[in-house]
Parts: sequence; structure tokens; C-alpha cells
Amino acid sequence: MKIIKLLSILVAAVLATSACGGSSGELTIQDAWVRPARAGENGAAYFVITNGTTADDTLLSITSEIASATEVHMSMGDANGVMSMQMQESVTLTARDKVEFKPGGLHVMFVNLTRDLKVGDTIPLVLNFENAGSLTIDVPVKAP
Ligand SMILES: [Cu+2]
Repeated sequence: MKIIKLLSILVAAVLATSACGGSSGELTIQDAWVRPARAGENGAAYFVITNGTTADDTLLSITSEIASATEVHMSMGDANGVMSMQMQESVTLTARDKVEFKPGGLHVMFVNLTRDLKVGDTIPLVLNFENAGSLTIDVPVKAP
């Protein structure tokens, strides 16, 4: 009897641990980089956001202190190959999935840079999520 009781306690402990591990996944931002640019121009940043949690989240906004405005854009090409950009009000981050910001697709746009962005510089960015709150990342300036 004692052994059975001990086993059931062990099983309960394992279940509790795995349930906890499942719900405490993280939202991570990887491979972040900023394109070099000069003050007065527009700049762009890219990264991959992985939603390791079991709940959908939403990227609500991004803030920086290097430009007049920091926006999320989607680049699109029309039938003639002409590229245009559309501002995104928010970006949905599906549970256990990733969203890639990359040249020619989703990107962070710095409108009217207030400073030069040189290779080797590091730019702090704040990403504001509905569930995960605000995450600050330091993003290196790299040549494309
Ligand atoms: Cu843009």
C-alpha cells in the first residue's frame, strides 16, 4: 500500500511539473538587426518573434528614441513588381508559432531618424505586447 501511495504522489508531481512547464513558455526575440542609415532618412529593423507560450499574443507597438516615429510596416509588391508599404496597427502572434520580420516583408520602420545608425552601434527598442508586457531589446546595427 505504501508503494502505491508513493507512486501516486510521484505521478501527481510529474503532472504538476509538466503543466507548469507548458504554461510558462516565453516570448522571445531573436536575430535582431538594424539597417545602417543617416539622420533624416528612414531606417528599418528586423527580428524573429517566437511565441513559446500556449496563448496567442499581440504586438501592439514598438517605441524607440532614435526617430520621429517608430511603426510596423508590411512591404508588398503589386503585379508590376512595384513595392509599397502598409502600416500595421498590430501583429498577431499565434501560440507556439513565430513571426519573422525581414527585408521585403514585415519590418520596423523608423520615420525620420534623429541620429546616424552606424555599423557597430546598438539601438534599444521597446516592444509592447498585450500579454507579455513591454520587452526591451538591444539591437545591433549591421550591414545587410
Ligand atoms: Cu516601411
